[in-house]
Amino acid sequence: MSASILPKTFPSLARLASSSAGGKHKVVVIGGGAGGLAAANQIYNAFKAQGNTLADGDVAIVDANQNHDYQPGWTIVGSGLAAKESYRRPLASLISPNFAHIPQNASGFEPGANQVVLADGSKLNYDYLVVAAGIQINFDKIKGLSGALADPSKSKISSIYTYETADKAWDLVQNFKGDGEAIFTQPFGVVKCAGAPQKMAYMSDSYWKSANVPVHSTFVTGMPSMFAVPHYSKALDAIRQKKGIDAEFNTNLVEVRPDDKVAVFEVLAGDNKGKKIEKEYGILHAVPPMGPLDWIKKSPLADSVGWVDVDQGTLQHKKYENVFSLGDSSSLPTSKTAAAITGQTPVLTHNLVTLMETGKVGNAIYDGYTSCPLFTGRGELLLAEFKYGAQRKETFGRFIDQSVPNRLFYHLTKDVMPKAYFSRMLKGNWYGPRTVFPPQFLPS
Ligand code: UQ1
Repeated sequence: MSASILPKTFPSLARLASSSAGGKHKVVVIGGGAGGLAAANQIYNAFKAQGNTLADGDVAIVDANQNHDYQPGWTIVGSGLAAKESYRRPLASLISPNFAHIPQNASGFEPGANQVVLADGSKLNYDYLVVAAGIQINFDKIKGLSGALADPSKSKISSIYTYETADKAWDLVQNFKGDGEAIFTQPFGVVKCAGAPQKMAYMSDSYWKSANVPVHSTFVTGMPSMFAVPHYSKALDAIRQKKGIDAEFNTNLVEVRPDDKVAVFEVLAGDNKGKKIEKEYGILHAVPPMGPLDWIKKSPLADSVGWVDVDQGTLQHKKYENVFSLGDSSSLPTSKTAAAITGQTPVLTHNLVTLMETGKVGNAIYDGYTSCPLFTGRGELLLAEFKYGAQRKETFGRFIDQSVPNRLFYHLTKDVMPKAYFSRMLKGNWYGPRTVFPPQFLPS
């Protein structure tokens, strides 16, 4: 059933009719997060700009979440600088009345039949599919963590990686008196916003110093260095040392025992590889390992790891030409951030819309652009911007050294980005650095 037969003057009726599953849509978008909403709007706007408007309900967004969160804001929440509610909107309020909203989660793909399986077992038909389903947080891979996060005042463990716990992280930091070590962890492997684990160490340290609370902090990471791009890694390591924060590398959190305030780590490399180390903590910021969603991993769209297997330039699926993916659920070998989505969305849109109109995929190529704005303390931020191959691609690099934290970047990230995200990016009108500077002023 297509909603396009309904009169355009009744978008809410169209929404209602197309909300039932079992329908068919020209473009089905899996996920109402940053990638899904930005892509749906850019696709719709691209047709409109050509005077070839898509009908109401031609684009459908599949997502059961009641709410949409500005997740880059969770470090700001965990640093006590914003209320988590300020970064939350009802998802329905962000979905254009021109789109159908299927308030269910997808549970499988049948790309040979151009169908998505929904949680209730019904199927949705599509001509073109955009997968922006996000990432799975594997709390259970750290023994004891779920229970500890549910009772932070007792366990002294929190994490900015969920809406429920982000503000608890700040409560713990604010109430900590320095009785015991402050431990901040980062797991081995891919996480969304790979800078956030150390941002929490810097922001907490900055607060304790300003409040004259004597705290010693250690950053314990499963990764071999502070950051994936050597240039920024070197700068961050120097910043960390200057603050007196210790670090341990290749050391992965595997268990927490909140009754004894003990965290158990496994050494991943070197002479002690495989060895378990126990550390007592006074306060612990935990970042669980992450990976592809289980249901996507099992689907025909997945690569060998479980990410949606797309071409890293065109964002088109490697086997199914009418399938595209962006954001955290995609196989794109770049850092998973909202800034990355600003680079991916226009490429996906151009290539998909060209395919829809001409039968041939467009020739836009994503260069892997992503950004990680690293809060290094109150009033200071290091703006890492890079592309595939861990190559720098800096917006301001010709004027200033972006590996030196500054106050302008701090305010850009804390005050400007959340507004740009809700007022422009989710509506399809934000192109990252290209919104602010015309292309001739940007490095290629
Ligand atoms: C960006 O576009 C963006 O999207 C709203 C962010 O949100 C989290 C960012 O942090 C960054 C850095 C960008 C990139 C844009 C500029 C102007 C550097």
